[in-house]
Amino acid sequence: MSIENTISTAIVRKFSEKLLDHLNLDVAIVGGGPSALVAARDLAKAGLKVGIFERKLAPGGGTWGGGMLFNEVVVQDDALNILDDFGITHKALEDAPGYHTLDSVEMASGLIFGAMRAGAKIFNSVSVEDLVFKDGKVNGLVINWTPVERLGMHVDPLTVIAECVLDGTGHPSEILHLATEKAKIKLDTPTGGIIGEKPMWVESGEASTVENTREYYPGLFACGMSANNVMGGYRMGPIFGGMLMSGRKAARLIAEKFGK
Ligand code: 48H
Repeated sequence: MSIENTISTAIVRKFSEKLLDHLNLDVAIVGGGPSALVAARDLAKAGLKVGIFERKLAPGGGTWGGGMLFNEVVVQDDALNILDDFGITHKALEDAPGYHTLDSVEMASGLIFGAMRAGAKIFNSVSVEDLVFKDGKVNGLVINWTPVERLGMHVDPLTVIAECVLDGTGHPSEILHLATEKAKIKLDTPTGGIIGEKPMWVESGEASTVENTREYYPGLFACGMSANNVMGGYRMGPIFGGMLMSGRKAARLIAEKFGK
């Protein structure tokens, strides 16, 4: 076989093996932002089979761009242990005790590497376009290539079966929207629907992101900005402790469901 053929064969075979091995998951995570990457690492470390499906070519969500493309972000004391678990460096802010800065590129790459090293697999350039919803239960995800979605090509999707689904899609809460609009699920919120994000209030938004990280329907969880949006929390700008702690909480709640 020529080297050209060997390379192509190896890639097609290895990717197929990886996808086949992840068509049946314990936890299917939608979106590869910071909260989801922390959840994925913790869940994989707990021994669960975890796949992340990320629409973009590069996972990391809103981490890369820091604040207004200045590639630094802020975290508070409470989240430092999570950064330390990933080996991501941080520096105390001398004029603001309790707050720290870190390089957003190191954060994004460190979170991705940490989640993968723990055993979670990331399927990038894959968009989740629907849920598998059988007998009143969320059973998994309906996936397609992002270019297919973007070009509006009429191509039928494939499915991934999962015990639990985690919506880590950020501000739009895409999976919870699908749940309410297509599956007609009533979420565990005051209205049964999505309340919608409020404007900026850092302290409140950081606290509510973690508080609102939970199961919204049997087998359907939300973390990060998605959890904040569904319960009508305030946004917080480029401070990321709440996202990291939300991921850790989501993983704990999901792991408990599996008796881990
Ligand atoms: C596949 C999808 C789909 C889909 C979306 O927004 P994220 O970075 O996620 P979080 O919630 O962990 O972090 C939020 C943070 O980045 C942020 O925006 C903050 C702190 N904002 C504060 C403020 O005031 O603005 O990442 C979500 C990821 C993205 O990479 C999307 O591409 C992906 O989810 N995604 N992937 N299928 N249907 N929908």
